[in-house]
Amino acid sequence: MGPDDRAPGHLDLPAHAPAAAELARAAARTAGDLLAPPTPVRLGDVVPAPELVAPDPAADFVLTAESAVRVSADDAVRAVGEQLAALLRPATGFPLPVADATRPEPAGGIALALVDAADLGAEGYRLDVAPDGVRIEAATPAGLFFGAQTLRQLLPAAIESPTPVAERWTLPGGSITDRPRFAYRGAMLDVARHFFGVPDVLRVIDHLARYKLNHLHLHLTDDQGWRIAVDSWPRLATVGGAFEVGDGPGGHYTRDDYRRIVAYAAQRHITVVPEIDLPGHTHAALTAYGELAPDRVAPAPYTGAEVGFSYVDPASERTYEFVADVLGEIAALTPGPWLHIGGDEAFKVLPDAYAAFVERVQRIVADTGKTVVGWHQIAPAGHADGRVLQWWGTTGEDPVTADAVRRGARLILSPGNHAYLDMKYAPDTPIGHDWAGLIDVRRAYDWDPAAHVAGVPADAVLGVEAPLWTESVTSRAEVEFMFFPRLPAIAELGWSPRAAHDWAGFRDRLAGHGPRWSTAGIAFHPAPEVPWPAEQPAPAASPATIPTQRGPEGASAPSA
Ligand code: TNX
Repeated sequence: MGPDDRAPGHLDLPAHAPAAAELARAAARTAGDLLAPPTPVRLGDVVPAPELVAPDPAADFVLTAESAVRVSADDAVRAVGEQLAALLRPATGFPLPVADATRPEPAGGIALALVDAADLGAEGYRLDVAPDGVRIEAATPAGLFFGAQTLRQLLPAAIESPTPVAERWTLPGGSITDRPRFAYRGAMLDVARHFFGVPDVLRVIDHLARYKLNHLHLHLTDDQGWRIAVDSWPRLATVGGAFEVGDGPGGHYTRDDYRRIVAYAAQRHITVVPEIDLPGHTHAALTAYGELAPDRVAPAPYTGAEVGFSYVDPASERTYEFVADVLGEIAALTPGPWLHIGGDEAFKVLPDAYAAFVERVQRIVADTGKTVVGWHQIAPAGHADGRVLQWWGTTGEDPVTADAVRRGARLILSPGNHAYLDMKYAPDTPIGHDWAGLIDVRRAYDWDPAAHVAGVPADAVLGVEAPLWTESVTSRAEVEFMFFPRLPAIAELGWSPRAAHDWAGFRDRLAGHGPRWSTAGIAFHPAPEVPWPAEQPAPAASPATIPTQRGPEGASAPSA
């Protein structure tokens, strides 16, 4: 059971967070109103849209108190079976035992099997729903996990309830064959501008998993805070982590906190991408170690929201010792292949010094055995084996990035005017930015990652990522308000075949997720362009009511 398996009714919110508590209670009421009557789910009602859907209306399956989950005797498959059963038990109240079988057959329940199916790739799955049972097949445990997420969406919205609901648990009959379009499908959480504790991050991981995203990029350092303990430079976290935007207390992850985040993500087939932003966005590091500053003087902490003023001295050898120590420790703590070095908005470092700095840091990353990722500002630097640029431009014309791609770089697409989840939805959105424009759900959805940057061919596109910068985002509810419903839009761009791209169809499928989010206690923006079900009362998270205070950490500490 993970953090998002708990509903607000179960939260123990202290009195000093009235706005959050109010929001949670309103969401719970909304959920109650939504449970009857259930809207029938169709086999194609899945976000992101599956590659192939073949409904068979005569083949519905009903999950009952007698159903079991059958898995092949393999630890990784059993783990997916246990996760699926844990998702389905609270609302159904069914025991759903997980049983080993050499050749798992549905036999009135759900069977999970690894099969030799090259066509499904590393993350694809096949899901068959028939009257005598449900079967999910995949070539990998990740594929089974994504199949389980689809199964969850095919049950009535009440499946999101944390407590038993009297419901007929019908799954629509037919079969789905599905696999992702892009290998990299991510979201970024900026934990530097405002710090988010481990329970909040685990809950974000659950949100990613629902929509088959497979990378969580953590923006761990910035001017306002350094958020990860580094043994060789301890003051980075203890001094550099003690502030955030505004007057909040900041905070940082211990090495064990970070390991816990990484492990929780891995159980959900999500890779953590840690970012140490260099050479700019380093004011917090300078407050901890003045020796890194160009004038060798440690500045006072910065709690504003400007960018581009800070940098570590690229002419000092001490800087490279610092970079090697930090990246070495982060690499050792991180099982995934990526190390993100930032590189954005170092306005005060001259171009030649900047390129030389990036090239040297790219070599340091290579020495750790990881593959370097950087914001697309690192494009002018020389190529490094496998390097990936994260593109956040707003025009689709970027000859410098296109040239880096010709020299071998691959691209993660995060166009500021489509994928930036810190942009406001509309002029009256109470939090967020608008420098890249307003991003309503349609704008988040209507673009093609494979054909977005001129001169960058589709095969150079590794995937998509939706970043959430948090200068004005201060609480879990606010994170969710900015995520939903745009995160599913970006997830669909990353997963679904281009042939499935269809705003009208997406909007209709997405609408069915409102009741799911309400039932699960997830705050969201009731975007006017989405036809939310008629029985949906004005959701709790209308712009006027989202809490502006930070909720208490651990308010819904996960049991995992
Ligand atoms: C630009 S996008 C930044 C961030 C800000 C963001 C606000 C990028 C790589 N850098 O430092 O938080 O704008 O939207």
